[in-house]
Amino acid sequence: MKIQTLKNGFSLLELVVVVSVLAILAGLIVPRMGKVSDKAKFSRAAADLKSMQRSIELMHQDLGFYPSDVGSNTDPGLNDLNRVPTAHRSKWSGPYLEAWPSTHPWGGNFDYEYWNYANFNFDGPAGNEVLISMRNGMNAEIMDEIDARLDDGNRNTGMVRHNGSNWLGYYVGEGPKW
Ligand SMILES: [Ca+2]
Ligand SMILES: [Ca+2]
Ligand SMILES: [Ca+2]
Repeated sequence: MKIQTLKNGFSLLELVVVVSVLAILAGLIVPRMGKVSDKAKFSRAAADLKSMQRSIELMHQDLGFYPSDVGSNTDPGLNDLNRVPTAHRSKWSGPYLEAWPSTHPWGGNFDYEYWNYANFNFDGPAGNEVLISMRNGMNAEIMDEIDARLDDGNRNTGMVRHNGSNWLGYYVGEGPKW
């Protein structure tokens, strides 16, 4: 009888210990898993931006022109020759990109931009800036981290800039558009 009580008491203690250990482990593992998945998102965003930049530059080398601005989540002509004006099609040797990514890792879109805004000028003369925008789904912390990984960590300077709430721009190049 005494042994039985002792045994039950020990089992309860064991249970408490096991639950506590599990709780501690969960506390250690869950944030680490969160960081791993964040890391994967930042890596994917960087890889996507660089791959779009490379393909835009390759097409620019062949054609001598950048695409005109298109809407969010739209291939500007890197994959689909039908989006390239007839006059430029003979020089096109794509596809330069397998597909324009349908979303960025935080659920928003990538948007090819050809802008002439004087307040978003990288090279001195205003205009002719080619950018890839990432829109929506991100907060300032995420955008600061993207900037730090790809650029100078300052949202107002360099090749990556953002507005702190829902838009980040990645500079691609400069030149005439078709
Ligand atoms: Ca656009
Ligand atoms: Ca310019
Ligand atoms: Ca920057």
